[in-house]
Amino acid sequence: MTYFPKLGTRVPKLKIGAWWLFAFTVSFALAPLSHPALADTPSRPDSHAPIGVMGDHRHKAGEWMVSVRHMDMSMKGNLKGRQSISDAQVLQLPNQHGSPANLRVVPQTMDMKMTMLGAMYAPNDTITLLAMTMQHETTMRLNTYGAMSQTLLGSFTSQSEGLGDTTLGALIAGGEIDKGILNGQWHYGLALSVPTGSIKQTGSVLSPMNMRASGKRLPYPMQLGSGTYDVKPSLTFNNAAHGDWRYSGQLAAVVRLDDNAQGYRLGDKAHLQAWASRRLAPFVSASMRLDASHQQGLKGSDAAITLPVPTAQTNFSGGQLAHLSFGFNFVGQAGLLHGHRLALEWTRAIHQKARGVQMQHQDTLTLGYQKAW
Ligand SMILES: [Cu+2]
Repeated sequence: MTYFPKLGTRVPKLKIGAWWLFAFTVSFALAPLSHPALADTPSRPDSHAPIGVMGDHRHKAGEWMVSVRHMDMSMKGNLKGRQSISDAQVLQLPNQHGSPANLRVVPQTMDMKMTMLGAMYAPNDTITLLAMTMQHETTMRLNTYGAMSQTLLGSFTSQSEGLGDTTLGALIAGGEIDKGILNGQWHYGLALSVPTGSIKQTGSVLSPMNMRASGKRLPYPMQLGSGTYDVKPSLTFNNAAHGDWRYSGQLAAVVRLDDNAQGYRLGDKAHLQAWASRRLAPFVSASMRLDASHQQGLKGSDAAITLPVPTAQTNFSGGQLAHLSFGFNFVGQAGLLHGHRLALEWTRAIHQKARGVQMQHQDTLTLGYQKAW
């Protein structure tokens, strides 16, 4: 919280936010703020998006919802651009921090577990407020090679765990489209991510001098938050049901407002996704989702992050990522189960283009529970 006064000391860079603002303006011009009725019966499993989508639905006046999500994401091996590269190739690359001259530590696997707690409340039919916070548990296994040779000295594991960033925002009714298969409505999302996650996580490492050193600041991807206040705008289209089918989509962005207290900011991010869902029975729907994102590189640097490892090189950040996901939504129809939602989604990275050398994304499994009243 000590960096609160820094907020606004710099004009936000809206490179990625700019095209979102464009979409926002166009949709406003098409239909000024209205109060379209909420899509359809909330008891339909497909009235919520696949569980990996955030801010997809609004609520009726006076309605509350709580949710718990658990995500488990895995990464394995390294990519340079789109090509997977071996440890030996990583060891050829220069170390930004100068000493040793080349990279000497190579990430092997990374596992990120996130548990997200969310709440939604609609004071009226136009606005739904939302809050979300998360707990992270990230584990990375790395190999260390000798400073002067290509000899494998050994492996070590680094871990960070704790509270992540907290998002507060609102979903605002947009307009309605009444054109055949495009029949549906859209809403705007505007949220602020508050830097409640630590960016000073430390761990012990095996150095290229074959020494175990503790209390080293962990590389950027191991930190629990961005350290910055981030604006998260979104635009979501929810298709009305066409029998058992629906086709919806969302455009979202993350715009960092300032550098964090350690002297850097993560790259801004744009995210586009579309999903189709099919109701299989009154209580269950299946979904397929395609998403693509682009993230800019990290700017600035944390002087305490100096390991000769790709994840500590500031120019090895950002890039493009696309996923294909399959999921199920369940919602209880009667009795004790009535209104209780359970959802799961399996996500596979299908395209990744890294700036520099980064770990290769694999699968993510997301499980969620939601209850509104
Ligand atoms: Cu909700």
